[in-house]
Amino acid sequence: MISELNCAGRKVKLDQPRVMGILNVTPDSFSDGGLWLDEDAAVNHALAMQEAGADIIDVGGESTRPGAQAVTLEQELERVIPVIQALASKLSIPVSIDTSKPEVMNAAVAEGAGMINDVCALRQEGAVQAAAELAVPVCIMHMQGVPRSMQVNPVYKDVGAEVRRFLLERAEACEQYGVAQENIVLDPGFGFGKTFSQNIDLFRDLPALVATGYPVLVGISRKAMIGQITGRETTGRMSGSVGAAVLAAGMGAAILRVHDVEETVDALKVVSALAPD
Ligand code: YH5
Repeated sequence: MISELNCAGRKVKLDQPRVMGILNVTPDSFSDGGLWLDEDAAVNHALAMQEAGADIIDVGGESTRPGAQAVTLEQELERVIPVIQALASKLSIPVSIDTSKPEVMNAAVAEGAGMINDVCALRQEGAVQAAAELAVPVCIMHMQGVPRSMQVNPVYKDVGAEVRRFLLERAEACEQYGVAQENIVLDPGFGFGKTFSQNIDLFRDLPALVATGYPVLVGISRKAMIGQITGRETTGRMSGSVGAAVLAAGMGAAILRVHDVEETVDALKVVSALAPD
């Protein structure tokens, strides 16, 4: 069991569930597209999330929503690097870079990012070597297929077991390339090549993923499954998302990746204070 992440000197203790605030710097992101594209607005939103109790800020410049087109390396660098640079000096909490490209990982960590969040689980050419060299914590996520087509017809026999096997195999490969075991975080990848019922099965199987001993990150905030359960569009999914985050924390998730930091932090505090031990 890992008790702490060392994000380039900024420590995140894992003695209680931690909150990762989402900062999209993509012009086409489904949930809050373009809202924070302006650099000042992005920095102010990150500062507000820190103030609201976020433990990590996750900066992403590559939209990975279903159907999204890939962005070029140049576009991604142009979007995220100025924001990372500004955030590294203005925040006290670590900044995570949401990318699959080794060049972006290198540039982001050089500018002060302290964690890598890779929805491709370091499978791109050169990514695992970059992560090993950079020696910061890395979240490796499960995805079946690729963003453009992953929701077309995802198939599993046992989604929980298959996702867990994939993540443990990737963790092993990362360790063989020199990524420290204590720097590995696992993520089942809700919505990434999963139907509604597969997402539900995967969520219910979280305890088995937690039992691997690796910290588990859960990203479910405002996603389609919350919409399918509540019947709400993205902007109305806050309460449902908070409910899911609190339940995931109760099932042992170490980090919750969320849009609504203040509401999630308050809900986690209340549950922690009132829950019987
Ligand atoms: C994740 O789960 N997800 S980007 C569609 C939405 C709302 C939100 C329809 N990056 C994850 O957040 N990284 C993303 O409304 C992630 N885990 C990790 N580690 C997709 C997203 C979203 C998509």
